[in-house]
This record gives sequence, C-alpha cells and structure tokens, in this order.
Amino acid sequence: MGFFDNHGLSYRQKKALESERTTDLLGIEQAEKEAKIPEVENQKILRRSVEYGLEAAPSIGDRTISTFTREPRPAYAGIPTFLRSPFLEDVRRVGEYDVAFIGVPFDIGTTYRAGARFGPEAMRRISKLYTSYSYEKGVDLAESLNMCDVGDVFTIANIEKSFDQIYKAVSHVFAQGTLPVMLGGDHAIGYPCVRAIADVLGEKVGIIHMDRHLDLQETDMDERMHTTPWFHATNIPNAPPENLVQVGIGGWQVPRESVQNVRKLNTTAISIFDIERLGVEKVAEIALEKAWQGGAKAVYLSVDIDSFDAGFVPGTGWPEPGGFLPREGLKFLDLVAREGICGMELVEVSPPYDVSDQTALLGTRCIADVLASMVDAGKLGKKFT
Ligand SMILES: [Mn+2]
Repeated sequence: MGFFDNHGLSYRQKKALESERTTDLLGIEQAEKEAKIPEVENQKILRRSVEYGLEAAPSIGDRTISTFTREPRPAYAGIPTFLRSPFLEDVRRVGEYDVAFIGVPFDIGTTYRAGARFGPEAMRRISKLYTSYSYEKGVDLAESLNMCDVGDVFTIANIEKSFDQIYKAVSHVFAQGTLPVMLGGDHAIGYPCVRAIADVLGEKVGIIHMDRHLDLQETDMDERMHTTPWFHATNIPNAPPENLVQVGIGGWQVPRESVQNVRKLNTTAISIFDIERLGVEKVAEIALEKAWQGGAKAVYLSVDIDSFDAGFVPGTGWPEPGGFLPREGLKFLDLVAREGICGMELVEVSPPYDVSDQTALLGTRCIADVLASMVDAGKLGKKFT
C-alpha cells in the first residue's frame, strides 16, 4: 500500500460523485432554461421572410434563407430599426404593441459636444448585432414581446417647441398602454418625457436617474438645456423631488447650483463612491425604496450613457472618468427593471465622438437588458398578460 491510499478519492472521482454540483453554475442553468423558451415567433419570422423575400437560389442548401433579406440575417444587411422590430408606419396602431421604440433626434440642449441627434440612428444600426435572445437572462424578446419602432419624433430647432413634440409623442404611446422607450437625444428630453408620463398616469411617479451629473439647474445659458431636466420634472406636482433618485453622481462636472438644489429640493443623490462602498445590490435597494416611496404608482427610468466610465463611452457629450463599470451598471439596471418601470430613456449617445460604435452598443445593451429583466420578472409580456 502506497502513501497515496490515504489521500482518499482522486479529484476526478470526487467530482464524479458530485456531478450535480455543475448545476450551481448559472451558465449551465441558463443553458437548460433555453430549452423551455418557445421558437414559435422566430419560426414565423423565417417563414415570412421566405414568402415575402422569395425562396433562395437553388444552389443554397439552407432553405430558410431567402433571396431578399427579410429577417435578422445577415447582421450586416437589412434596414435598421431598433432591435429589428417592425417599423410602425401608422402610429395610431401603437396600442397593439407591448413596447414602442421612439427615436428622439434632439441635441440643441447640449452645452459642450453636440451629436446626440444621431444617437437613435447609431443605436438602431448597432442593434443589428443583437439576436432577440439573451443568454444570461434566459429570455427571447421575440417570443415574449410585441415590439415596434415608431421612428423618430419630428424635433424642431427650438427647445420648447421640441419639448411639446416629444411630450405629445410619448403621451400618445403611453396612453395606449404601450411601454415607451426613448432613444435619445440629449438629456433635456427627460423633462417632456416625464411630463407626458406623469400627465397620462395622473398619479405619483418616481424617477430613477443614472448619471455622473445631477442635471438639476433651473436654466443654463438662459435656456432649459440638458443640464436642467430634473429641476423641471420635479416641479410637476405628481413627480415630486422626494421620489427622484440620482445614481452614479460624481466628478468635476457637477455645477454647484445643482448640488444646492439637491439640498433645497430634498432629492436623493447617490455618489459613485456609494456604489463602491455599499455595493450595487444595496444601492439598488435604496434607490427603489426612495423612488417608490409615498405610494408612487410607477417609476420612470432615465439612463445617461455618461454614467458609465468615460473609457467605455467616448461617444458622449460630457465624458467623465470614474463612473459605473458596464457590469455594475447593467446589474443596477437589472435590479431596477425587475420591479417594473413605466418608461425609459437612453440619452447622450453622440456618434460623431464614438469609437467603433461602442457607446451606441452599450446604450443598446442597457435597453435590451432592461426589457429582458422585465420579461423575466413577469413585469412585461404580450400586452401585460
Ligand atoms: Mn450626464
């Protein structure tokens, strides 16, 4: 008998006895979850593409391929709508959908780099890289949601008139019971978007706002620029400042007037150091507690892409180092979305300053993840069933 007999079972033998341990892995769990997701809608899309786009040339073995692309393949082909959702030409029919993507090509509220008017276009284009299925979430959006892209709001070269247009567009979609998802656009749009939702809802709405900046000034350069939306949004009687939570704040671009308004208005500002100190889960818990307090009926989600560390988002109006890392930010969004939101905006993607579309891609990712988290948590599905 050698000394090794006292060492018990070898590593591999032990692992064989504990084979069920692999199910502790989320990666394996999600692979198993995939088996339960139907493929009905995806099959319909393929069949329709062959019908409308004609059968492929005889030499092509895969008969799901069509002559003209009418489905999400190849990624480099096709006319981009957001996440390949059908373009809804007749917006009077928006109530037939669970989710509507609304482009808001507006950047005259910017105080440094402009370019966010091209944000919707860039996010639509890069969103072609995404299938409808997310591995981590175990959700296939095509199977769970009816989504449409209603195109862009007709914005005008005038801030206040554009606000009126955005207000009308978001009100129309939200009043039909469809989740409005705004592709910004600079952050000034936050005010008309919240005003629309608060007016249609008629009950208290909370706001969760991810940003490096407070955006709480009354005016900037005498106008309601992208540094002002939350001052005006929290003036709406049923969107009170006590229910505004601002997460990720910090750095050298926060005007002192905004900071003074945190105290005056009694909003909740959560610094990026709080994320570091308390962790994402705890911060999300605090944010949800504050946003939903006092009988809030719904929570609106505003995501400024500059809340992420500037290294990940070069294509934005006011980049600031030290923000959320992508995995932290996405985790925070997951925790917020699971409780349900009534609308979302993704703002400040400025393609002229972007590198390899990475800012637009992260913006797209935030939106897709929020939708999948809501579906997974049962907060969104074929017309809320
Ligand atoms: Mn910002």
